[in-house]
Amino acid sequence: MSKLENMIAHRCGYVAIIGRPNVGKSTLLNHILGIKLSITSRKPQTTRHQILGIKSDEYVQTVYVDTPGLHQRSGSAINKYMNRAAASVMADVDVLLFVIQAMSWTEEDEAVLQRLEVMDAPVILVVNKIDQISNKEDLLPFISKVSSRYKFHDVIPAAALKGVSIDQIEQAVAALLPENEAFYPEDQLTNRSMRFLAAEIVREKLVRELGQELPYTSTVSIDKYDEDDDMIRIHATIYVESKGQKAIIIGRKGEQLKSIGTQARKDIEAMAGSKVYQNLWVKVRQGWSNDEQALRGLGYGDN
Ligand SMILES: Nc1nc2c(ncn2[C@@H]2O[C@H](COP(=O)(O)OP(=O)(O)OP(=O)(O)O)[C@@H](O)[C@H]2O)c(=O)[nH]1
Ligand SMILES: [Mg+2]
Repeated sequence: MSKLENMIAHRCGYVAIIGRPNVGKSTLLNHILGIKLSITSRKPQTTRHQILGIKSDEYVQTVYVDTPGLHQRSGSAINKYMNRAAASVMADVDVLLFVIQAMSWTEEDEAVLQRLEVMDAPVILVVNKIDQISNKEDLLPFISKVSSRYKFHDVIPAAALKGVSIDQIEQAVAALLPENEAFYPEDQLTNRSMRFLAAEIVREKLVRELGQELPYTSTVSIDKYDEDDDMIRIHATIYVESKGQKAIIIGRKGEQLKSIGTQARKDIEAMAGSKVYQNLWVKVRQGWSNDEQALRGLGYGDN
């Protein structure tokens, strides 16, 4: 046997993380990567764009695609954009990770399952948030019921937030990847720029601080992103739909906006490994979330 044949073949492929909103898809991606790449919150529909998280070692490069939760409240343009962003990756990947919440099977999960019926790629079902189950003996009957609904390649109970079953998920995925050279340099973590990630971090703080008060009608746009040797200077604008929402974000004496800005700056500094100077503005742009043209201008273009 030649030396070449003796070597273990390198594997590489794409894995979409799909499921309804709020089941823990982005949390799972972050725990697989070991860094906080994709923003997360208690509020459904936190992720709005596809984002690649790339994990490489000597033998395997796995390119995960985090997606917005597939949902059925898809009236407005931004909701349609999000469903498109999620659905469009499904057809082009080597493996699908279908994430659901333990003990909770909803119409939206059912709708995701229906989309799977026409897919060729193997599907691994991740039954997440098992740490939240009060009656542990309920889990097996739940899993066997859901498992019978589809020819899942694997079914893995997990608690992404606690790091439970992360290795098992990675191994199950790796076994299904095709033989390929690496698609990306080994040290590349994502396809997204620091500029994009900065906007996402600001949006995360916004959703986490004001998720209850604000409906799904704010977005963040980076107007200026300059980097020199010792500092990143960011000018960002938060767009909302109404004056009332603007007032909520700014808060009494500007305290709320300041708090959002400070939290975001710290996270951006940690991620970029550099000092950050950040200027945050809030502007009203009525109807942006249901206006295709405005959406494109705000970064909701082709996926
Ligand atoms: N208890 C518990 N909470 C979890 C677990 N995984 C995720 N969560 C929480 O569930 C909430 C939603 O997590 P996300 O990762 O943002 O969910 P998502 O599926 O990406 O949501 P969308 O982007 O809105 O589709 C957050 O508050 C997470 O901390 C888990 O294993 N156990
Ligand atoms: Mg998400």
